[in-house]
Amino acid sequence: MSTVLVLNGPNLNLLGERKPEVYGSTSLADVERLCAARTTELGHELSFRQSNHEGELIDWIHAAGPEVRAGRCLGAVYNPGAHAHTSIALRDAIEGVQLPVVEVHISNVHAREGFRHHSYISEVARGVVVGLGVRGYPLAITALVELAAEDGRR
Ligand code: CA2
Repeated sequence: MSTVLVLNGPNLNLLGERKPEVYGSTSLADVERLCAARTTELGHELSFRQSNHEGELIDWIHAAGPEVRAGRCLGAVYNPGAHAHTSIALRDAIEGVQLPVVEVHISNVHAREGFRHHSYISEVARGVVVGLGVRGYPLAITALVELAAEDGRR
């Protein structure tokens, strides 16, 4: 059994409280339950986190890299929120520790404002799930676990 890390960036703590027309009415606690159910089905354990602080997210990514190499973590499902569009530092952190990441966005960022069309995180992600609502999280967990198995990391 290994850990699946699910990271959430700024403002995702507001999920379900405002903007239901964009992000739906599911809360982040509900998303955690969805993720826990899928991770358990796949025989692994979940570490689910959210932060509004770039440095805290960088520290979590740095700590996860060695955990992946030690075989204790499979990588991260990561919704970077608006950091996707702004943060070279988070992009470099993922590249720096070679963390396997599947990026998730709840909304279809490509159907929204132009500034949401580019993600620095996508450049270093193994894959991206966009615009499928919160069901993107369990889909991304499944993909992360299958990619790890294909890489020979179980
Ligand atoms: O669609 C996504 O998952 C996003 O990552 C959500 C971010 C946004 O900046 C990205 O472009 C796309 C926003 C996080 C949630 O922000 C909320 C703000 C108000 C109410 C509820 C959520």
